[in-house]
Amino acid sequence: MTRTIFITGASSGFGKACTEKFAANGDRLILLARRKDRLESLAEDLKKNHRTESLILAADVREQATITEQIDQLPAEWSQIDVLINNAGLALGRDFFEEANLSDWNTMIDTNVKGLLYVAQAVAKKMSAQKNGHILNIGSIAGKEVYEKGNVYCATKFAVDAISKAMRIDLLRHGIKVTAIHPGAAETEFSLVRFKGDSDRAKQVYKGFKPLSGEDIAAVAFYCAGLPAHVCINDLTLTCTQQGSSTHFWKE
Ligand code: NDP
Ligand code: 8X3
Repeated sequence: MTRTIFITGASSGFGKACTEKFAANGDRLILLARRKDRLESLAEDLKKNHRTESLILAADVREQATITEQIDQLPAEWSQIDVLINNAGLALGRDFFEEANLSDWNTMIDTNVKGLLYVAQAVAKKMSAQKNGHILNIGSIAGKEVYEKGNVYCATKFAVDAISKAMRIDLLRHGIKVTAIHPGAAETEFSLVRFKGDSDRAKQVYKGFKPLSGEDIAAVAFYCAGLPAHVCINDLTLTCTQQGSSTHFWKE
């Protein structure tokens, strides 16, 4: 059966890898991110390679009114959402607490916490009416253990952990599954964004070990979303084999 999968942060990294994984399975996709050009060329590729039908939502998850309106007013044929991969997010900067940039803090809180909530609530309203659905929130190992200079990024991911637990309880009565996936270090555009385009510094993060890839996270999300209706993975942390905690790596 063709499912409708709503993926935020579909233009890069985990989100983009999820589009490929679900499209290859015959699912149809709602693709949300700010970079419309990337979403358009992705939708073309998916159509060509898998005959995937996609709906593009070029939007910023921080814009509450736009997000709520766009999801409330989805065309009728896209209104039944089976799975939400609530993934859009970012880290900005890696600084000691007293030296960090307040604007970076605001952007991370607005995106990773408030944006995730806006999308989740608008979709949960639809799923409640349907009496089924599955929401996968992308947290982080940074939401399980804080690390030096991780301060507010870690706090936003601790929030994703708490929000996921709360959603699971409140949405129980509607038969909606909530899964929190917490990846460790994965090589995507994440570090390039965190270090504001400094590609040398971004590459350095993954030196000496083989990190997770977007495809690894997509495989896990696909597995979680494919379990029988009565089975829900609540919470899952995955790392590459050379990572043992937020801060412990076995490097070559
Ligand atoms: P990428 O930078 O590769 O992808 C981030 C995605 O989020 C992009 O598609 C981007 O699209 C989208 N996004 C960012 N801000 C907004 C916004 N305001 N509105 C809409 N979309 C937005 O990083 P990853 O794929 O690695 O990250 C995905 C998620 O995984 C994030 O929540 C991140 O915190 C988390 N994570 C990442 C880990 C890693 O090591 N890579 C590990 C653990 C968790 P666009 O710019 O086009 O809007
Ligand atoms: C991204 C992974 O722990 O390197 O969430 O910040 S981490």
